[in-house]
Amino acid sequence: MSKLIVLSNRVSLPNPDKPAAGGLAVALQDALTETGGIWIGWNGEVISNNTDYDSTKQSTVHPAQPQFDKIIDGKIEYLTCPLTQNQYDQYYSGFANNTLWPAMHERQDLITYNQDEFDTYQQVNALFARQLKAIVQPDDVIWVHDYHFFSVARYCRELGMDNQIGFFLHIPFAPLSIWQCIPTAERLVQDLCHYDLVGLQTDHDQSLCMQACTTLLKAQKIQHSLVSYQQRITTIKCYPIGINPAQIQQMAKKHANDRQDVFDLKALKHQKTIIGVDRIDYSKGILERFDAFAEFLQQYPQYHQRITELQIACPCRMDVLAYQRLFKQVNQTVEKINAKFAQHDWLPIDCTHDVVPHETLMGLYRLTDICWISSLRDGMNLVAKEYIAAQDPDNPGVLILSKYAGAAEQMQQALIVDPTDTQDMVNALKTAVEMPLQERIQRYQQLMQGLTNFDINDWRNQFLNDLRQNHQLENFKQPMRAVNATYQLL
Ligand code: ADQ
Repeated sequence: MSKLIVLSNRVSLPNPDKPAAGGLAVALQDALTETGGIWIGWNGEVISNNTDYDSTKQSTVHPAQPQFDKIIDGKIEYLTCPLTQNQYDQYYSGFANNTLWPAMHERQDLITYNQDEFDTYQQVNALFARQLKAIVQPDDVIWVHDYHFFSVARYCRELGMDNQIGFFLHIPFAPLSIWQCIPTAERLVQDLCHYDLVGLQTDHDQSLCMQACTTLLKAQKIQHSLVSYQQRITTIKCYPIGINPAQIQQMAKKHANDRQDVFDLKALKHQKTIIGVDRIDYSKGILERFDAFAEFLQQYPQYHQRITELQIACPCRMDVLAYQRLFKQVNQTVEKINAKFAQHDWLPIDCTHDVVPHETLMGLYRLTDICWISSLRDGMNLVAKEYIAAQDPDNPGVLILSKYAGAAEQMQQALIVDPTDTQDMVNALKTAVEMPLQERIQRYQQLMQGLTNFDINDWRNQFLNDLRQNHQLENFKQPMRAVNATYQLL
């Protein structure tokens, strides 16, 4: 039977003591548990460049492969390898996080480009393609995840693999104006066209991806979601990632009464509570949210001592300068706001940097009155979906959601805000704090319905069905390839 092979930068190895913090990890663990298969990726370790399997020191044609460790857990086999220091610096911190991440999140000011980093990114993509080649059977389906691996399918094809290979981009897709700032943009978009299926989070991202193919490559748009480039047809389609709402609802109910170590909610029981849960990343708009909260406190002193913002802000990518700076700014801003407004034993913002176990987080969502998401650009934002699923149906909280989060395309019954407009966020917070129960219930029910209509299983099934059915496109592709060949000759 055809296996599913998943490739993602980080693999969430089975370890109940260490909760996964990233949306990608949480989503994939859920998806793979149901179908079984192989999950390949980096094990999180960085080793010396002198290790004899340092592929960057070998010929790029036949570099040595690192040793992959194998763990089998139920129906999932995990294959992971370390990165060398050079690979970590240039592929991960460098091209992936200093070029592609800011580019895709439209932070032109933070994009750096370095040819060596691009080359190492390509070498690491080739390394994982070779590992795929080593384990793949002809009818296996390969699902590659995220911006670390734009180019894997190109190398798979060069190795003669004809498997169906799908790619899902968890983050937004950049507009053309941003792609044009990356010297190797054309090459990367070409690489994407070696996938059979490219999945994106939103309709907007889908149309930006289609536009990049047709404009940068002059690829031919055949239908709304099909593009033809150099005798290969790629489907480009939107699959908004979901959650498992029933499971989260149960989990939240069960854990809402746990002893709360993260925040002292008992002491806050007469207050309105706002929850913010983010990695400390400039795409999440954390500072914009703090500024708007301070402005709210300025404009509505009647809420002093009656509202508290609870912020879970996980540091990440701390070897990238922009993240070190932001970490400092987040702490300084919290201190500044608390110094300005604190009274007696009331601190307006309670901020922790801890990674909180998933079930504790779901319980916390249920106990808080408002969830505030202010991303400046975000692929989806799973916190928005988890918060709604965790609510008590008889007394639900309110979701304030940035219009720039992918989730806003489907969650229009939230209070949609522009995080760059402080007053808009202040007004939304006021509305949220004062929203009557009936309106909260109405909004919650509609939002919950949306989450149930397209959950994490639908996301996975639709993507994989489309990828598997791509074979059926073959009949259609053959004549198209002939047409393209003629077209190119002309
Ligand atoms: P992320 O940017 O990492 O993911 P997001 O969608 O916000 O994030 O998901 C965060 C996940 O991590 C949620 O499940 C949340 O509960 C969990 N989490 C966050 N902070 C935590 C903490 N301190 N402790 C424990 N858990 C924590 C990328 C894209 C997103 C996209 C996802 C999934 O950037 O836009 O939604 O992938 O596709």
